[in-house]
Amino acid sequence: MQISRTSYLLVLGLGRSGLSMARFLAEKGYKVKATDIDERTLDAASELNRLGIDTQIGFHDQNTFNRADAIVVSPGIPLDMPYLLAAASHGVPLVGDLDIFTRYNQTPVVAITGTNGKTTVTTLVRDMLESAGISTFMGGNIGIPLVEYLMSCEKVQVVVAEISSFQLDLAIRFTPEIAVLLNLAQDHLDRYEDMAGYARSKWSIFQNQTQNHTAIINAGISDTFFPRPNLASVVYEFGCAPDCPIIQGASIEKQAIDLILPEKFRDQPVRIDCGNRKNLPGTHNLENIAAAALASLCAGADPKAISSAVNAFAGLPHRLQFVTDINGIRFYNDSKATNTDAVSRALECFEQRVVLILGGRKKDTDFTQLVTTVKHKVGRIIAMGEAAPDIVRVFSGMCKVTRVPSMKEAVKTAFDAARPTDVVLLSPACASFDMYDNYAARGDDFTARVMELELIHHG
Ligand code: UMA
Repeated sequence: MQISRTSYLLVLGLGRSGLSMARFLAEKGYKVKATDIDERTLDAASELNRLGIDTQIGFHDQNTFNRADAIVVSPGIPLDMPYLLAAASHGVPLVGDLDIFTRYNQTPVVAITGTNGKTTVTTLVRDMLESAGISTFMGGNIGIPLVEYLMSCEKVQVVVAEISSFQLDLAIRFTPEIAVLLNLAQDHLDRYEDMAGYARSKWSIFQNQTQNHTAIINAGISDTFFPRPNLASVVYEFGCAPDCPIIQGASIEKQAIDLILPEKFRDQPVRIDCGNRKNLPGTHNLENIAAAALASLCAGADPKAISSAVNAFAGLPHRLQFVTDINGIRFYNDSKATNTDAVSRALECFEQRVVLILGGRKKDTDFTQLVTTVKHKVGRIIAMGEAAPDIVRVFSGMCKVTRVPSMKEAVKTAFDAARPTDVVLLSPACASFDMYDNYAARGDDFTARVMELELIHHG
């Protein structure tokens, strides 16, 4: 990035990412301006004003965009936003947080992307490394902007970064020492033209790697959406034998993972026993453990530390999180499941009949992808949010579908419809923004409504 320092950098968006970015760039001595369309960012703007940063809040001004040396775009802002397109046509470069981070960072990075499981694997890698005595900073899409690491005085041995496709869209220089692609399933079709565009963005996590770097890839990723690019890095794969025999990487057996790294363990594979994993249910989590184990091993952890981190894993909020049991009906909060693939994976974890709460804001979601799993597992669907009409249309022939106006009604209707031993699962397959600020607020509302019910029924 060539910046003259005579003009200014424009930070677009003052959410978590933009706020940290504006502070960081100012700290580095750049003249910074920041803008956000939403007046709820006025408090953040006041904080920046005190640092000498000019802000434009509640509106965007095309001139401010066009006169910038570069625009640092928050990850969630669509790149076809008219102000950005106009500025880009005037030659203003658009920059993402990953390239700014790359320019200043000196610490090795383990970067994790994929449609589902990113947060689980990022957290697992952090736990595995810490358990091996390797200090870490964990950040990125998980919620702590990566530039926060650059601003902190404490330096660590490894940065563990959850990376979204939105961040990768503007990454030209990002070069993680170890990069992981967990899986690819339909998602974010409101941002990308098609699945090929989304998959291309995900694969670009490896684009700058050389033979000194490591790529860890799910062997089951199909070429249907986008052909696997030729990679310069050392590639390790993970997958379930016998579908995908693994020559170098991690092979998933029934309740164990064999690490096959000939250059490290010459004589025989090292086995990570997953029989005691209490908070990582389902086969999809075996894939997550395999990916995390490979990444951690490559970053210096030993197999013993890896196993103990798996057994000690406490689970994550809003991801298949057990809430409570009311009269034998078990409630689970899986608000983070914002695409159909995540919902299928959640349903596969249950033997019991499921009452499923679906809906929210669609991301061009194709609900028919859930038909087979719903037929096998789901007794009743509760539909909410903007996607409710589509859900009613797709599933009405399969089971009873009830449309509700609120989470309170969703929980009550689900409870009334459930039989003892059923599971009530909030796993929406949609974004939350039609009714909430984010998936966490939606999950918290679900949990609060379930706890209200528990009070009524258990006193
Ligand atoms: N905005 C404008 N003008 C516009 C549109 C938006 O000013 O035309 C403003 C909004 O008013 C808002 C800000 O831009 O104040 C939002 O920016 P953002 O969407 O990038 O949100 P941040 O709070 O900065 O959070 C981002 C990531 N969000 C997205 O990618 C959507 C967070 O990932 C991430 O944790 C955070 O940076 C720190 O790195 C969240 C996410 O939902 C968890 N990610 C997606 C996902 O996981 O599916 C990719």
